[in-house]
Amino acid sequence: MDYYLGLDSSTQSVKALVIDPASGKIVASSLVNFGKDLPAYGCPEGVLANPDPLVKQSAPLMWLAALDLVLQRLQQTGVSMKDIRAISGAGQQHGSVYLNAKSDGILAGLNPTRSLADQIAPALSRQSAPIWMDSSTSAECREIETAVGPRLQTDTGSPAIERFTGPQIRRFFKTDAAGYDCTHRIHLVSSFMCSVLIGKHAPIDFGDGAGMNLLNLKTGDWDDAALAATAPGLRAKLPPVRPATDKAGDLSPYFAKYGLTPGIPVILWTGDNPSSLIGVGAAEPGLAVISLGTSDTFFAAMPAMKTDPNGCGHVFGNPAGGFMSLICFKNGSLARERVKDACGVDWDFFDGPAMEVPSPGDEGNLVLSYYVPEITPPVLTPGVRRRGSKAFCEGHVPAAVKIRATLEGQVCSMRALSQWIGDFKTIRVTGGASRSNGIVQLIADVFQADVQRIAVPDSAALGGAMRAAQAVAAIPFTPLADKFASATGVVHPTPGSQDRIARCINAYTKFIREL
Ligand code: XUL
Repeated sequence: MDYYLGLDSSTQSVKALVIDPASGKIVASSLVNFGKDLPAYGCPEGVLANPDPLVKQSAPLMWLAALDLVLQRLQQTGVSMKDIRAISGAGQQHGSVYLNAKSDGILAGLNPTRSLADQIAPALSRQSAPIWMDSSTSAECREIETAVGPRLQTDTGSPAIERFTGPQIRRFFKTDAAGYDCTHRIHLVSSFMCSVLIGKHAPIDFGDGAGMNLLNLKTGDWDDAALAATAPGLRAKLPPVRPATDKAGDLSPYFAKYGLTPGIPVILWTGDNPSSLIGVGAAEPGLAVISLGTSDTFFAAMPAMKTDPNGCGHVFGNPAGGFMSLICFKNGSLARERVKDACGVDWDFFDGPAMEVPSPGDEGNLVLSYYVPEITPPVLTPGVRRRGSKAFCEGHVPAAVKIRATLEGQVCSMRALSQWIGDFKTIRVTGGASRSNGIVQLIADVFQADVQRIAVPDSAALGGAMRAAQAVAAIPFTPLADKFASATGVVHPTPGSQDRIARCINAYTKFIREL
């Protein structure tokens, strides 16, 4: 048996998934939820409490405790761990981990009788890790943008963005120069977790590296002007950058305690979105993907590099080669949960009554729901923005209208702000909210596209397992995707919905522009 293990170190959990390409089956999986399983770290939703609502940081030692526990749980499923031939994985994008000079020796000498968190704690030069939800670095963004100019976007794929790693590193350098000084390596979440597996510092891959405002996508190397604008001596602190298909190293003997074979290849980790691109079978251009998770994302493989004229979207590396586009909406599941709770209904209500009322957007009643600072469009001051009739703006409308309007606001924003990527005839949806028939129908209508659901429990972890199989057994991505990520059903646009939807999108486009 030849199995492949994919891991996903995400905002709220660490997941593991084992595939058997010969049978086309996911043979085992396990999950560790930070809030439920590791409450001692004080990160119930994967974020440390902070009085500043713009600051969002997490605890790297908690991620390590979760790695130990997720592998222990995987072994407890009874899966034959010795049949795992290779490993790869994905991490929440943009988050960064800061390690001191002791890290080389500590990573190389991991002792299986002690936990990862205990052993690696002395290697941290910064206790917390800023993550993708952070939006505290506006000043640093402006400084970097002023120093580098417009080529920051055209060469790195994005303008300076608050959650991106470069502005985060600059803020660390400005607020704790001594901590920055004694930092020997700065990793992304993906390259950090990969480093732990191989017992030495791993490279960063092009996919995740592109989310840093530091990688020149045209040369495939760190950009000297961006490095200089970020912090002194930064090149020496960053790992090298390599294609996601490269082998990072051999599995550290530490992991034999979970029945894994020391020395098996570990393939470079990438970001969760690039990994999902593979995991949902969208590695080739032509198919767009909407992932409805903690954040909602819209992404697609790109035939050629192209940047967002509005400056909201990004270009990352496609782990299959070339590029991918991505836009990220931070209020995704949060806004859906808030309106559901405020209306006192359950999720079934989204599929039934909320879809039966006439479109509020078509009647000029619009709502953009930002409960936390939003990424796309950039909105730093949270708040729910309403436009339309007095009754609508004051909230004196039935629950079904409130919910339908919230969903329309989300999906129409996504359509309006993804226009630069292109039009797609087929879209694949994944993530928790893709189970909702109402939401999927709305996506089909707003995008006037066929929407395919795929039965993949965790596309980022699956993408990791598929990448391990591709790199080691030379199984191409397309047949792997046919086996593991085939569509389970298609939802077509509602006949005759085109004009109504076009009016709705125009109204939202104007509303967003006014923000
Ligand atoms: C993408 C982004 C989020 C995180 C979620 O740019 O910030 O989707 O990757 O883990």
